[in-house]
Amino acid sequence: MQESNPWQNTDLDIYLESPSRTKIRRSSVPFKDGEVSNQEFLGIETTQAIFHRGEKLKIGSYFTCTKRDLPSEGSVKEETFSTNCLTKETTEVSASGNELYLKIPLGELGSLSFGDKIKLRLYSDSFDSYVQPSRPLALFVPEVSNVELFLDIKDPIKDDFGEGSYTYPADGVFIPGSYDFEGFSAGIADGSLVMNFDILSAVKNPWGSPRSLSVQTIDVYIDKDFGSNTGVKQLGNYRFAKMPDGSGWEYHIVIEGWEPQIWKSLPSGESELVTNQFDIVVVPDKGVIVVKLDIENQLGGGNPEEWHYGVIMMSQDGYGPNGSRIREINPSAEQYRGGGAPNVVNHPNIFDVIFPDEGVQEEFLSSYGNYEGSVDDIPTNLLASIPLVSKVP
Ligand SMILES: [Ca+2]
Ligand SMILES: [Ca+2]
Ligand SMILES: [Ca+2]
Ligand SMILES: [Ca+2]
Repeated sequence: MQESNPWQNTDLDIYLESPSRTKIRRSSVPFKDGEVSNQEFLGIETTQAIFHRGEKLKIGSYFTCTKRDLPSEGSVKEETFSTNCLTKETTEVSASGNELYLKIPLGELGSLSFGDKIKLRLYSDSFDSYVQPSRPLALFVPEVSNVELFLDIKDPIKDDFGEGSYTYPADGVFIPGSYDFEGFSAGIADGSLVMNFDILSAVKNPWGSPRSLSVQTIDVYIDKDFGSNTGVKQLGNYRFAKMPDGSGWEYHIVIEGWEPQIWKSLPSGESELVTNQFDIVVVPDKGVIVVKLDIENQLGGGNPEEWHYGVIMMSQDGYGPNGSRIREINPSAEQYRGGGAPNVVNHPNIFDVIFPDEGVQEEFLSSYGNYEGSVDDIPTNLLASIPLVSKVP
């Protein structure tokens, strides 16, 4: 479509499915070019339609109709459709160049909360088919409450080489910037800690995880009482690094597409799984991952503004060594192995660590000692440590 105002001549049907609305099994495209259409509306469950009444799209107001009684077979007649709307509100349509804007009343989508998925399907006569015909598109409901940030840190870009020499696995799914943090922020909203991880590349989901991220694993280590040496010293499985002097973690959060986890330290020095249910939302194009944790129920209470945070990036690998679910980094990169590591077993398999000043990450991550024993019992004192970030120094 190279016309100057392509949307003005477009016949467009939009279907939205919101999780709080009653589901309908199947519907059909009600109209095409003003005629009742028998095109099937395959697979998607819908309770919403923005309806163009068979006219070419114009800038202005259209009604949004909430339907819960669409038939499971056949087409829908416009008269039936409009008179049986359970609710009927106005949707504003506007266009600028080849971009189309729709302003849909939130009330039409039922009650929504952070992380809910709204499925979307578009039919247009300019394509004479569905856009993305094989599956619905999806929108995620962003954090809409007011998050009060207490920490907002920029990380240097192009430091996604860990201790200074790591390179990405060779396969094309590991797009440049995938393991490069641009920044990290943390804030509080309605009793939750909201953490925002900004990554240099877009966050794609090439392996189709249920949480819209595939290649990254991000760990957060929370030290609630920095300086008093309580909690667990070593980082998670196969990370081969430790908390810095005076620090041990009370909570360890693993953010990945399939098996997210929250661990807490026990007085015995061991740790215990708290849950693997928490909110992860990905804004793919911006390369942003947002995680929301209940301070009282998932993090044991306290004031997040007083905590210290270690934030690190690994390459996710469901088949990672020793059940670690992270990808090894070896001296030479392969299709699915990172490269550029020194030929020792106790180097960290960490691509990036959040820390604002250049050079600090490399200094920390290369601070491991000489070790030639087994990978299974590397002494803590021969591990590199990671820098932490906090509101209070
Ligand atoms: Ca970075
Ligand atoms: Ca501690
Ligand atoms: Ca980004
Ligand atoms: Ca960094």
